[in-house]
Amino acid sequence: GERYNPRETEPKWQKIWDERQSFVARNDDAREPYYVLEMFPYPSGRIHMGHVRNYSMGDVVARYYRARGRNVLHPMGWDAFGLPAENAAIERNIHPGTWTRQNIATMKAQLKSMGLAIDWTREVATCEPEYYRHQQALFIDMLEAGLVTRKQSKVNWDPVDMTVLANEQVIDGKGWRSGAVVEQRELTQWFFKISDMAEELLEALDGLDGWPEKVRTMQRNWIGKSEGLRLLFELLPGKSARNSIEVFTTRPDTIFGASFIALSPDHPLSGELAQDDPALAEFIAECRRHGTATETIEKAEKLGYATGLAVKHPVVDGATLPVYVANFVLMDYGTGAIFGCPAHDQRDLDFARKYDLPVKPVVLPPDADAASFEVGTEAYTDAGTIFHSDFLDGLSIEDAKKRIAEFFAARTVDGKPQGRVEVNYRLRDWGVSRQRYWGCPIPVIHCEVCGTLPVPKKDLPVVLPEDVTFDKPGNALDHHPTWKHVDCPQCGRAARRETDTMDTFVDSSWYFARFTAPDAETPTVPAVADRWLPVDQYIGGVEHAILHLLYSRFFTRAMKATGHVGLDEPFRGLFTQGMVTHETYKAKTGEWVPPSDIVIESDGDARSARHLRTNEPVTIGSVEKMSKSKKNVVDPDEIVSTYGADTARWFMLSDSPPERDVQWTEAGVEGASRFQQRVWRLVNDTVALRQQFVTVEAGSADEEGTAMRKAAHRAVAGVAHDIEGLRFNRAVAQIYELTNALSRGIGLVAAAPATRLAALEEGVERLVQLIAPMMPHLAESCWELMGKSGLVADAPWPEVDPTLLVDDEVVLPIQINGKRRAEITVAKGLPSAEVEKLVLSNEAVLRTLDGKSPKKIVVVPDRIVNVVV
Ligand code: ANZ
Ligand code: ZN
Repeated sequence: GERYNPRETEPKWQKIWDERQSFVARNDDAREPYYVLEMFPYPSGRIHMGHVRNYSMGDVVARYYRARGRNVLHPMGWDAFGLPAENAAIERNIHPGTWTRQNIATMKAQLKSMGLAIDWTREVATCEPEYYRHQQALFIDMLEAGLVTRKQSKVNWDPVDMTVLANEQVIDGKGWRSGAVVEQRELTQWFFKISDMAEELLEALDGLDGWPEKVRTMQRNWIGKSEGLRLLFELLPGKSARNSIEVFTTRPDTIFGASFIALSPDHPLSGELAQDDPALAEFIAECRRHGTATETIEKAEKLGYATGLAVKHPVVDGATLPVYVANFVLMDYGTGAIFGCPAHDQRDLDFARKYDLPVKPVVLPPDADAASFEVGTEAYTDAGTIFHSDFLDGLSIEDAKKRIAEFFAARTVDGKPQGRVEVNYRLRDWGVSRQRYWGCPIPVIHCEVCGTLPVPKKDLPVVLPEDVTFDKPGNALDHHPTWKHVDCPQCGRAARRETDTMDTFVDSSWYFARFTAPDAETPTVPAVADRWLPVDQYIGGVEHAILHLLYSRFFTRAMKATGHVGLDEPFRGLFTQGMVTHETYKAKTGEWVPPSDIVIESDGDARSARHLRTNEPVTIGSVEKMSKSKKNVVDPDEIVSTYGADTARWFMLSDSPPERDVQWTEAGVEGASRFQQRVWRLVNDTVALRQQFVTVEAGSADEEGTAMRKAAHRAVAGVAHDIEGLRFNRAVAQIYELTNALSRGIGLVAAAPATRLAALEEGVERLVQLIAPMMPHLAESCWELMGKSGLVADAPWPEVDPTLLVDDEVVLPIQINGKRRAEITVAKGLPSAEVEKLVLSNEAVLRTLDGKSPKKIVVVPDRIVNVVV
């Protein structure tokens, strides 16, 4: 037969799937639903290899469950709002909408060329009014349900770009684009009240057993529940009229080691004191200039200002503690004030060393000696026994916490209990206001008389104006001459539209629900959404492990509260795939060179590289995540046009466990391409054998025939098991094994066609079905060649005959001097003498023996072999 030509077949099958609407999912289909979803892409311009990997995996799952008779929903859309479109507008003078829609068109064509089993009739783009009008309706419902609030909050303000920046966009205190020093400003912003759901979001994580533990842990840490004590310290008479300072602590057991009190620069008392203390005012201003991102604060040097105030030590009679204002205390956590115990908290220790405050250990490590234990530069934060602490001495940390909480609860300061147990969460409300054009307009109107009102639903969508300019920094919506001027929906007076748009994380917090009824006149059709949701398998990058997934979980609950869905958790199964990496290449000039400009030469094991055009030698650098900055990217389009989509898909699935990084190599792709040809040849040879022996009467399989059948049935069962467990590389390994067995079979048929040809054909047919989820085009071509009717995409997953799975072979581990060195596969019940012979000819064994002869070989039949040297 001829070589397989993916360039011809791939577009052909894609067209046929399209025409037949093979992958269109129907909401009224009675079969059991299965919803598989890959995180939808941002339309940045072109797809990259990370997309190829992500969508190849999802496609295997989609095609597999289709074959298993499930009603599969596998949609695709575009996370289409966001800053890059506005940057393109500024840099290239192109409208953000034009730029975005062009990118979508390009990327859609690229995805189509991959042959994905996607229901394109459900495509959504979040930047289109048909999508965001429903998001506006959801916002209004949530506002009315008390899930949205408007409040003052501190933001990172870029004075050059005139915009609010997310914490991640502040690098070393400067705006990531403008490079301007970022200021802290108080702005009124819209928030989703996610912190009200902190406990619920935390508890429900326990039930998400289809999620990687790693992701659940990241979410737990992000929610950051801590149980502690609010504790009042009595102020000594001084510059303030107050009687007490309230702190929040999770370590009240360390109270005897307290050596100072610290207030946040934003604490009201700090502000009060600064009125009469210009140096303190300057210190506070300096802290504010440094930004409030937790990370910035954690890294920054610990700085303080001694206020001159002091408090009574609550448990040491006659002792006092000085009060500082310190840059590492945040106002929006706990009470914005702390007591510092330097011996057992690193920040407090750094602070104490700087300001020469006492460091008094009160927790003794398990093996330490009470008389000599000291804390140097590292705080002791682990378990131990309380000491130097009067009535707490000898208690564990946990017991001491309880004891001291009771103690403070029974005392009063200022007429209140001195201590109150309190639970705190690190999770803050989700600020969604962005001073940006290219986002979903927040559907509210501000009237001077009536206040802030939602836009009446009949007036939705609030559409973005098309005629905007980006010649001035700041929000183009705000600059628009007419857009924001509207009449108040209540009193009819001149009023003002909200010009903030929503954080794009809102757009991606409910798209999975929209896919279930993408043309509905309401955000969802609850009965339909509930039939499809939760998503059975969600696949994407681990970089979204926290925010996107947490926001989606919140949003699902909020949609439930407002009657749009009936469930709490959007994603039953979650899988986070690894990245795609590539070697890096550096020219003598220090510039990175893209792989497409590289010629590799190998001399034995040594490889060297030179530039394709200049012939200059190039250094081969480390293997790293594909990135534009290092230019170590390969373009999926180029791969598809050179090798075909199936080859790219196969390589992506075959080379490493899907959760790990995969290194893209030319050799790897070529290997995948050769395998494609090999399968094609195998099918051709099988068809030729059938033509040759067309008149031979078939009998039941002989030993060789049975071996082929066993290999096939085992592979069908194994591949199913591995796809269900998302172990694609292991599924691929089993397919290779089956291919080997069948290739061997080709040569055996002529000797006994009556008892072997049918078994070979059965095996090959199954092989084609097994590769169909991964190399769907090749599989269709093989299916056609074998003269099967219909499409392999529509064929049910092959049945497994359980009697063919029974193992009559065993794997024997071989231990040499007690260490496992090798294993051999032998027929069950093979006599010990035969086993010994096999052991002594095993390569790994010979290598370990290294010329020595064994003293003794003990064979435990069907169990293990022990070799003593
Ligand atoms: C005294 C103490 C002694 C503390 C000790 C720790 C160790 P988590 O567990 O993460 O919730 N803290 C409280 N409010 C703060 C704020 N607004 N800004 C910065 N730090 C604050 O952290 C709680 C601990 O962080 C609290 O317990 C408090 O310091 C500090 F050996 O109190 B601790
Ligand atoms: Zn009004």
